Amino acid sequence: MHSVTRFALVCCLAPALATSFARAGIVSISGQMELLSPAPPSVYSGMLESNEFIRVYSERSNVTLSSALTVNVVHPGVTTTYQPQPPAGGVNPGTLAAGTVVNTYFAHFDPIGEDMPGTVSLTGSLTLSEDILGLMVFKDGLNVTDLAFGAPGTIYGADPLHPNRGLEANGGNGPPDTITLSGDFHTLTIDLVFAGTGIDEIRVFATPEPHSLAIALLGGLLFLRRERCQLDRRG
Ligand SMILES: [Ca+2]
Ligand SMILES: [Ca+2]
Repeated sequence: MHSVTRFALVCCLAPALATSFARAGIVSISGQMELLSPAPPSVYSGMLESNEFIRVYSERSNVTLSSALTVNVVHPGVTTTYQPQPPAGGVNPGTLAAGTVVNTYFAHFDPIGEDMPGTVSLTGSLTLSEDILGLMVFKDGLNVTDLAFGAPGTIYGADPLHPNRGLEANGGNGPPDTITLSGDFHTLTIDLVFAGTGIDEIRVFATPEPHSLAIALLGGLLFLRRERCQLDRRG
């Protein structure tokens, strides 16, 4: 292949591969979900409200756990959550070992207004190309993982006046939130019920695909060749 043609092909492929890699994790969404890309500037309570959509987005890629991390849900099937602490069998926690490399995703549901009467219920599914390793669904776990696993530049947290964050059963005001993790660990279906104050949120930990790492490396090599191509042209 003529060198100019080859360089032109490289110049075209590099950004295409980079785009493909960036979108590799989330395969599809369905139901009352909205995919945000890039991540929003803030999911602090009151900053990204909707009565129509659970917002989902990619947070970070290829983060290595510096220590073991206990997450609230690791097993497939239906999990029902309760507040303040789930009864035995209410959730299925597990621990991700130190050294595990993860990609993270976030689901955020903040109905319009505060101290709302009645309930708002939304349901939707998120399918990843990667295996889901675990879910963080309660307030304390979300709070301690925002810094390391939240999207860079996104503001997280709940208003101190309305500190509820994460999933709950809403006491006697309605049915509990439910989470269904598919048997192949690729699809998360959430049925969120909201009453009162606060925000419903879930952090998803998934294992990066080996081939996505290879594509990232290839994209990097192509980028370097494109830079060299441009330098040669200038020279
Ligand atoms: Ca709200
Ligand atoms: Ca809820």
